[in-house]
Amino acid sequence: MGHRIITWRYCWALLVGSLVVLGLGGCGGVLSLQPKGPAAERIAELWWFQLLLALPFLLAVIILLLLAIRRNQRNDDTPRRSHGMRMIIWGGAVLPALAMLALMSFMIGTLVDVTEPVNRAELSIDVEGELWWWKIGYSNGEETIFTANEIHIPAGEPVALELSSDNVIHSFWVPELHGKRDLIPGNPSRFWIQADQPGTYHGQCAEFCGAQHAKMHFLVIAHEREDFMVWLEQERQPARLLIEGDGNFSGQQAFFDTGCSSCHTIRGTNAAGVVGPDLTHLASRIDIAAGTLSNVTGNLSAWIVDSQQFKPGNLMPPMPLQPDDLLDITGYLQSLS
Ligand code: HEC
Ligand SMILES: [Cu+2]
Repeated sequence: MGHRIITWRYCWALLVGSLVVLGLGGCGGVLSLQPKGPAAERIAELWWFQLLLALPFLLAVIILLLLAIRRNQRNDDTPRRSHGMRMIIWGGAVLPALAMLALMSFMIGTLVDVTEPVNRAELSIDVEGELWWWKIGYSNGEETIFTANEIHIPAGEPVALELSSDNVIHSFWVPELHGKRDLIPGNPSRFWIQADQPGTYHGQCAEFCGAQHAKMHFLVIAHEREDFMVWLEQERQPARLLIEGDGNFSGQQAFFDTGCSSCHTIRGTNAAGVVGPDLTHLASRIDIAAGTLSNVTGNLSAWIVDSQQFKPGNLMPPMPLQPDDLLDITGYLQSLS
């Protein structure tokens, strides 16, 4: 008797536990799994198909298990030969083979559907995995302009992505838009995303890539096409090289003098470093350091003097600046919209 109660409790715990996990995984949250684009929709369909296919098997196994337990408790352990063989052939071979076949066909169909978009992508964006941030490049054939950790796209159309890495393997993942795709050093690959509606979609590096892998976040920001063109045009503008007498001139000077320009580019000025993110339009970004901090004055200053306290091991060294220089540089960077 005691045995049976424990068994039921165990089964209930398993069932409720699975439902809670499903519920948590399925709804809301920052990294939502709700599909918001065609590829993600097909992947979600595959997921539901797998679940619905697996459920009857799970139930059948639970029922057989309970029957076996009951029989065991009755001490009725004489094997009944007549059922054994049929059970093994159908339950152990035929049915699972059919289920696997159905699963494989659905899976191959999904793979075919999500590999290439239905319409040809007009826009192509470079996405490079860095330690530990994303370098995003827009080329118009003549020059490529760079931003970091924000991928702006037009909504309602497929966008091609050229993924690459020159360090370790990263994985590009925006769950609401598509599955994961690895960025493998020496092996650039083509990928695509599409957001059906304008909005902001969260992405995350999904392959462990070192100390700050968890802080390698990014945003996909989908605009109406006209708004996207306005953004791109604005993004193409270089910064203005300030001269003596301009506001923020001292900030620009301090930026050069304290060595920031050896790692950071500000187009339009002499700053042309490529170790860290391009800062030409820093002020227009929502976050800094790959989603680690929101882009507000206090965070920006704190990051500049000691980025290591927020993202230990990241490739920007602490920059012990004079208070005046820090104020000036922060002000200057905030003018780069
Ligand atoms: C040795 C190279 C190096 C130097 C010098 C350096 N940085 Fe950086 N910086 C980086 C790297 C690398 C990152 C990206 C860190 C990350 O997100 O993991 C970064 C990130 C930043 C960011 C955040 C940008 C974004 O879009 O996320 C700002 C702002 C910044 N640096 C400002 C400065 C300023 C100001 C100085 C000079 C006082 C400076 N940096 C000096 C390498 C450097
Ligand atoms: Cu990574």
